[in-house]
Amino acid sequence: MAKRFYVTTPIYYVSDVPHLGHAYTTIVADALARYHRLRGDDTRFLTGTDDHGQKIARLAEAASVSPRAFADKFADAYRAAWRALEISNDDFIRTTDPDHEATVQDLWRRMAEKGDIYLGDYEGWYCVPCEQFYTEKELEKGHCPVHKKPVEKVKEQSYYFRLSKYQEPLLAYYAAHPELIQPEVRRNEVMAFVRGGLQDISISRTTFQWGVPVPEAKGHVVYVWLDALTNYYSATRRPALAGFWDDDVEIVHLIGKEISRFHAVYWPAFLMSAGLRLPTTVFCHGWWTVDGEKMSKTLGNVVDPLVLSQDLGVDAFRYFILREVPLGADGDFSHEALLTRYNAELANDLGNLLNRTLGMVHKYGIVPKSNIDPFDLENRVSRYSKHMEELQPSRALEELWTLVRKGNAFIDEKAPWKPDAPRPQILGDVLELCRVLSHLLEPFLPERAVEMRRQLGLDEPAHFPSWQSRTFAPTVATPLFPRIDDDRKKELLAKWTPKREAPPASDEDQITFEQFQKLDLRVGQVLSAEPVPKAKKLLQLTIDIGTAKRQVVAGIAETYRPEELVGKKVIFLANLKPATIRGVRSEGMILAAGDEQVVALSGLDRDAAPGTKVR
Ligand code: ME8
Repeated sequence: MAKRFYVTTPIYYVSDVPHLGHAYTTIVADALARYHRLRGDDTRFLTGTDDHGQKIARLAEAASVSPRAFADKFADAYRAAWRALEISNDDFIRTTDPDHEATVQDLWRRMAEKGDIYLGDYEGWYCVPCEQFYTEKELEKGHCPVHKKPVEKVKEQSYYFRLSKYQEPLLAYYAAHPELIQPEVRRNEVMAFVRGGLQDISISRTTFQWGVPVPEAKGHVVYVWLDALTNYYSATRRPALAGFWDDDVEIVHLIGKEISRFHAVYWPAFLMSAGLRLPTTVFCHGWWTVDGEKMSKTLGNVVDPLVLSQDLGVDAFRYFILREVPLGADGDFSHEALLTRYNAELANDLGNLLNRTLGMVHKYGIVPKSNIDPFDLENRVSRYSKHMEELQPSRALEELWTLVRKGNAFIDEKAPWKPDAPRPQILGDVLELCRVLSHLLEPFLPERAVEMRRQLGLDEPAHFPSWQSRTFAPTVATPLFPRIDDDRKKELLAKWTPKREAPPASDEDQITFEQFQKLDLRVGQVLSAEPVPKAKKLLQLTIDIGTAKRQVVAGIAETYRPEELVGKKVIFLANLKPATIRGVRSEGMILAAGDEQVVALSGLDRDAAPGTKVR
């Protein structure tokens, strides 16, 4: 029975370009939406950006641009990334869209009319990266428990939402709707949190202005999470999603596990207060690490989904992240594993099945017939569907790969190349399998599934397959996923995982303070400078080091002219063993920045007499 299905991703902060984690949620949501369209369900898929809040306001300020210009830039980056990754969202919402802002104010008014909002004074802690208030008890040694960074003291007038009033209604709702929070571990976590007691929460800020103005309350902007969560509802008041907050719609919010409290406690409470229905399911997926480490700019291991999809194909990237971990579990991303799966499962299993089948049909020039089902297709397909309905795309893919492998084994076993083999039957059966796969793979491999159907000579768009065999005219096969050989593999790995910065010095590389103190560093003043004959890089300098005058040779002639140097104060190493360079004696060294070529001489930011010790 066709139904109405509405799936959402979190709306992402416009603080940077999207990475693996953002692409993951969006690709999973896309696969679910495509699956439901395939079934003939009336489907809507929403994603977008979270433009407001203190975090974005500060980043914009640091970049010396307006918050709007800052938000526009990254919202565009998200839009472009989703286009490149074949994301089929029906709308893209931004919290700065005027109609969204109006809905936020509407919701605020409804909650206020219910008597759920009151004015008070807030004093507590705030983590800007989380955009979240913390109580003293929740902090870990004064640090945010998520970011492990110091939190900020907030003391301002603020509107409060009576969350405490919803403790019992929420618990009753969770009990009656076990499907609301998934998977089970998150449901237990959230329920324990609510049972532990809910405090009223602050829902407005006055110390910055980058947000939706609170209705009839000058100087207050709506707390960024109330603003952001409302997006799921406000989008359904637009033409593209009109009516998708109705009671009959299956609404699935797909999110990362770190924001479960906002989606499974605050959002349902806001909706109850406003007299609106709740989502059907909040599904909290796990987190990706990269080679066992947290993804971070500092570590330089942030995975760019666009680079991988350019090099390997969008569908190969989509396949890997959908297949590698069951939805809900944490996953570890490794570039090696990506290439291994590519060769084994895409190039070998699936690519070969299609290639061999079409090759033989072409070679034997026969008209295939199919009337039996040696693959237990019907059963497998209903399991595939069940997994998709249960939000388990990795399991649905496993089911399909069982079929792919059965197809290859069937060809090996039936050996249609033998003269007495019943070729039309054998080839008809595997051809039919390829046809069905070209439909069922569409949610995961939208681009290659179209190519499969093209090679099979099917002019039908993807839809849920019927079992009647159809006549179709296969064309000559070209590899769906060309194999990656070892050379190319090395090349790709070198490109994707560039050498990290040198690790911090090991014990052997470190020196002690006593060793450092052996350096006789002093302020020196240049008294004279002249070229060294026949050495275009060198200058000969006389330096006043307070207690004496020293002659040194310095490789700075390509950066400085002699006359620029006279009078300059520099840092001088006075106890370097003397040496003779190009026939000139050199007794010490002036410190300078630059590796091969000197870029700048060391200097002092205030005046100090020649000979002053430097330490
Ligand atoms: O939280 N592994 O936005 P955000 C898996 N604006 N998923 C990851 C991930 C990782 N390492 N890193 C990020 C916000 N994600 C708010 C949401 S919704 C009303 C407001 C994904 O830009 C995951 O879906 O920080 C996570 O929940 C989301 O990106 C956080 O994106």
